[in-house]
Amino acid sequence: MKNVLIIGATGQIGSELTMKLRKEYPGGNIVAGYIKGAEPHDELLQSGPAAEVDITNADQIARAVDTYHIDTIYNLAALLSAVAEARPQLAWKIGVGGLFNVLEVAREKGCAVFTPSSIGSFGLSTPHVKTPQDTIQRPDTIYGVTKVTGELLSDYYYHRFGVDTRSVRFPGLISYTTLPGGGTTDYAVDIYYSAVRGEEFKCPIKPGTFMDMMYMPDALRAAVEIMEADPTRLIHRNSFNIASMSFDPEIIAAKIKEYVPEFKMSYELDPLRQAIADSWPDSLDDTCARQEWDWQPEYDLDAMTRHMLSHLRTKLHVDK
Ligand code: AKB
Repeated sequence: MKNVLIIGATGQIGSELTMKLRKEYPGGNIVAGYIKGAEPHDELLQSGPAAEVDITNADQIARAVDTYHIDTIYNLAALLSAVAEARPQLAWKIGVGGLFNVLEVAREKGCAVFTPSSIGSFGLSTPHVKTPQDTIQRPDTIYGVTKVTGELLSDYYYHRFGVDTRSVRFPGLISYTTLPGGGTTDYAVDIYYSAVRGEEFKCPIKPGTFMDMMYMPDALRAAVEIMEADPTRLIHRNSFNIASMSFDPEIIAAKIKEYVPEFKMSYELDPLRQAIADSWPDSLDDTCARQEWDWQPEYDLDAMTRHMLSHLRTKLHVDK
């Protein structure tokens, strides 16, 4: 039995990860941590416990850990890359100050901690194609700076205090459940909504801009599997490259057209998002994750597109 606290449980990853963990660990306390203004609703609220946990408030984290006998914390609180550029101080407060709070509570109370990193932890000086696991990490964004700091801090707590910290570097995540909000890779979610609604999609990212992407079910499985991995096999901890597909706007649009022939896309570039995307890798090499904990993606672009279109048609009540 596991007792898990998910901080940021109502966000894009948290809302789905909480439900997955409740299925994986029946009988445990799988606590949806939320902040004021982002309370859980419906299935998320009804299927298990919830607690107000603001990551910037260490006492609130400690209280939830004590109340629910938490052994594992999934720390999903973060501002995504484009929003973080507009609010760098807040990005640091949540991404680094908040992580410090989580790690301190984990050290005192013996919890394991998962804190995702991102393809955003790399920058212009990183090799862009098949970016290696261990390479230059000099990000050009505040989001990336908080992610690299988070990786270092998490490894520090593991080596110095024995806190069981583990992590993966998420690519852009695509799902039909909860919208991302403020990321550079969000276009790869929005494009499906436009296709299903029969609207022309105005793409903010230039053709030829490749980024790693992943379908949410694979990302959720990665988050569970890394925390379940045999620690004696782990050479790395914070944080593993994971990958499943890499595409540019033209490739995803062409794939959608196979299933929605009338779909149209034009370009209306967002200079901030484009600059961020240009600084990120085109594709990651995830050999270490495959070797150290048997990471294996299931969805490619075709399988994801079929799944996304069918679920979005149901969600948006579009019959086709
Ligand atoms: C973003 O675009 O900010 C995120 C990420 C790749 O970390 N989706």
